[in-house]
Amino acid sequence: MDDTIAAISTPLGQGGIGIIRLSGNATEATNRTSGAIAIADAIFVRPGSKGGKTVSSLPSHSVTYGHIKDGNEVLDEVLLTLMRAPNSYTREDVVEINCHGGLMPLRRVLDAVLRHGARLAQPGEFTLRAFLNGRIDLTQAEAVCDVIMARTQESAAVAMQQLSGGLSQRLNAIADRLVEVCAHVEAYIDFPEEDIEPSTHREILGKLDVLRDELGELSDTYDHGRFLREGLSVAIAGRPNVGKSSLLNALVQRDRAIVTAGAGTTRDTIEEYINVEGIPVRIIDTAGIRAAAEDPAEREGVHRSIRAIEVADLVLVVLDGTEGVLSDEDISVIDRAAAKTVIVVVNKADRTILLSSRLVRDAFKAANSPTLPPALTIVTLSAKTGQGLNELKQAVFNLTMKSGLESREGVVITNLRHKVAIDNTVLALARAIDCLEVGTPIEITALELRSALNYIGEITGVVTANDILNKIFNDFCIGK
Ligand SMILES: Nc1nc2c(ncn2[C@@H]2O[C@H](COP(=O)(O)OP(=O)(O)OP(=O)(O)O)[C@@H](O)[C@H]2O)c(=O)[nH]1
Ligand SMILES: [Mg+2]
Repeated sequence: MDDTIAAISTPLGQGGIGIIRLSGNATEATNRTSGAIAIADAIFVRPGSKGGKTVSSLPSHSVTYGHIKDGNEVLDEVLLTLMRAPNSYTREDVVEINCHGGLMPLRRVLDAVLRHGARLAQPGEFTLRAFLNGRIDLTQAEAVCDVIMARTQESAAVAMQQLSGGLSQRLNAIADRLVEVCAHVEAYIDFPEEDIEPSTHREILGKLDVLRDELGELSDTYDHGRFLREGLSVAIAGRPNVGKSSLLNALVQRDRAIVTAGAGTTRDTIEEYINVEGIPVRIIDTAGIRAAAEDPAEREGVHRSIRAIEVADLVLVVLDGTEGVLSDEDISVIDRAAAKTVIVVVNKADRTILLSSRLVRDAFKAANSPTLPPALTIVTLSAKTGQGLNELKQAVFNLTMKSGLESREGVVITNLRHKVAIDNTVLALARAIDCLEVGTPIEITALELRSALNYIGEITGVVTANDILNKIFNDFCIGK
């Protein structure tokens, strides 16, 4: 961390402004010439000044007009923002150069910055420094990425809450209470001649029970928190010509996929995002599944459909409601989808519906679906007129958000890493409780409580191995 990192922090493309960000202190190791401020001094010229150390003399949190020069050549006309350590994103000296937002000005200014001693930042490295310098904890660092990636208001709200430290506060409060119990238990190790009094024993057990339950509840919020952060993937499956692409078009409200009266129209899978009550939903239209696919492209399409069904969080099995029977092809789709979370869509309701729900339920029963037929959700709609579409969206929401969005203090787990660590904490607490109940030597209980504390520490980053850090920050974009 004793070098200066630099990157283009805005998306590459054409825009009014593009920002080059530099972060690094002038340390003995950098020889005091390649801190962010010194590098900016070497290339930034204010009008009227003859060069020299303009930036070093600027007050912190100021914006200054000038030019970026490389020798005598003017590379761009810029505004330079200086934020001195420790009051900056990384807690180091940070300089942001607002250039014109085009590829060339940004490249040329970045090149100049690199030639004067900065190093190109790795993905997420600015945020990594903010974490390593103690300005934010690990859950907050992860939330930075989530805020950037959020696709719906609700996803953004959950990410912002995590960024403001909502999750850390909740976990730290739990960790504090756990430390207290831990201290209590460990006191008995130091005085082996004393037995735990029955009332103390009960009190410790009671506190551990409550902690375990609270963490269990927090872990349960992941069921829907995951969908808020990562989105829900929904595959539209069915035999050819039942109206899958029409359904995609109706859901995204535009003519996205080709629809024709002939079977075998869609070949490739087509994906679009829609917002269902705040959940970002990725809808995947697939090729109609049939054994007698005619040409190699369609056969490949069918393979992709089958794969899409396998990896989706939810499958919409589309059937043609104007036919009174299920074909072998329908049955084969039902067989493939039966093990998944499924909504059956009976389509073409603008015409007379002849397909009975009983027939559909029987087919799922025959396919050994784990969803018992009475619980199977069947929505009748028309992709053509849009009638019943809202019911479908409601059904998608109900099926995937069963536990509701409310949770204690509104804290929601959205990240698998956090969920795994919380579950490990719960398991360690359960073992500690077992030990206490059975009367195993108190040292074992103390060990389990220690490991529970470690797991919580992994989440906020108090206890973190290097490889975990690398994995987390590699998912970032460059310049953040
Ligand atoms: N009446 C009526 N016709 C529909 C409806 N939805 C789709 N269709 C018609 O059904 C035919 C097939 O529609 P597509 O959306 O291409 O069907 P698909 O399932 O995507 O077909 P493949 O891509 O070949 O698998 C077209 O002629 C549509 O106009 C509906 O709700 N009502
Ligand atoms: Mg299609």
